[in-house]
Amino acid sequence: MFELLRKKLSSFAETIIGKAPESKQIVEKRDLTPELKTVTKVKAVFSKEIRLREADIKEAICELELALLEADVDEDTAKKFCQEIKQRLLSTAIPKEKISDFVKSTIRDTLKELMQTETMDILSIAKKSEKPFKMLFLGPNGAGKTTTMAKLAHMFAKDGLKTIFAASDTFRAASIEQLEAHAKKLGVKVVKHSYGADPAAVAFDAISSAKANKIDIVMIDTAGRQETNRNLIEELKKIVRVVKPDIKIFVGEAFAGKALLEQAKAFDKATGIDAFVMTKLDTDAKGGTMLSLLYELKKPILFVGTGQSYEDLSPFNLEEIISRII
Ligand SMILES: Nc1nc2c(ncn2[C@@H]2O[C@H](COP(=O)(O)OP(=O)(O)OP(=O)(O)O)[C@@H](O)[C@H]2O)c(=O)[nH]1
Ligand SMILES: [Mg+2]
Repeated sequence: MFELLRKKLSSFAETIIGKAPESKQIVEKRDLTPELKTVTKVKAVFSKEIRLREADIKEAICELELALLEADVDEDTAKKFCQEIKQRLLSTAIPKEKISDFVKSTIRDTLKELMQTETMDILSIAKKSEKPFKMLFLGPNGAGKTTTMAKLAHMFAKDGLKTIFAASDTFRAASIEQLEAHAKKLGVKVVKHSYGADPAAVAFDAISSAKANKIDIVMIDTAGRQETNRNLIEELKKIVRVVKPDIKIFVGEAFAGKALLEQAKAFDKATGIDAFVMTKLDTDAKGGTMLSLLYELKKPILFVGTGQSYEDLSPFNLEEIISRII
């Protein structure tokens, strides 16, 4: 995970460092009297600071942009990121001895600032919320919605919060049995209707059941769908209208690449997304998808899925991800 991006960003830093030899160093211009200028020229050789010039970094910036695209960062994000890096590298006098640290920390800070979103501590939000706290899981087919729900129910249970599942995927064969199998292992109740039933009605019943049984959280499983399927998107809108979820979580695969960004944008436009869970980070995801999502949609990634067992869910930590990259 992130290996490609890490390698490319590190090689970018090395290229820049290699392009800033002693002979190319220019001392920051200061307001000096003419008689001091000769002294300054001599001093420049011994100066502790240099300024990079556009020509020093032009090639490396182009390579960086390509590297980001290769790592699944979308074009706009990659452009914006490179522009920002370039500006920062050109506008600052760099301590001569610390070019390497400077380039790396510039990349790190730029990534952090561009990808920053509001933080959302879902556990404390759920605890403070009026009960039941209603969570809707949506996203493309096979992304890991149902598994993520099970992982979260397991996590909430450790904090004493009870969950009920709404089997609102009434579309895919065996989806209800899959949810019931998780529920049995976790000791969670499931509200279900038959296949083909109205998903909104299932969710509505689950909420009523949670109220009647003092259950803290309702997790609504929905059928996987593509953003291009109008009927299924309309169905999702209906669930949102009927249920008024407290949070709508888009579940996507971290390796899904640029297509995922378009999907997330379309789901967001149709229903409004509050947060993401990115799954399958244990596979060879390149990482760029997550950076694009954060930059473009400015919504938090709550958790990342790192495997198939209930424990394989970790809080998303931007700093940690960035420190893995550079
Ligand atoms: N390796 C890995 N596999 C995962 C992860 N999350 C889910 N899976 C697997 O991905 C497959 C699909 O997961 P589901 O939870 O059924 O996905 P879904 O989005 O509910 O699928 P549909 O309901 O068919 O749209 C299952 O085999 C899961 O075990 C993860 O973080 N890592
Ligand atoms: Mg499912």
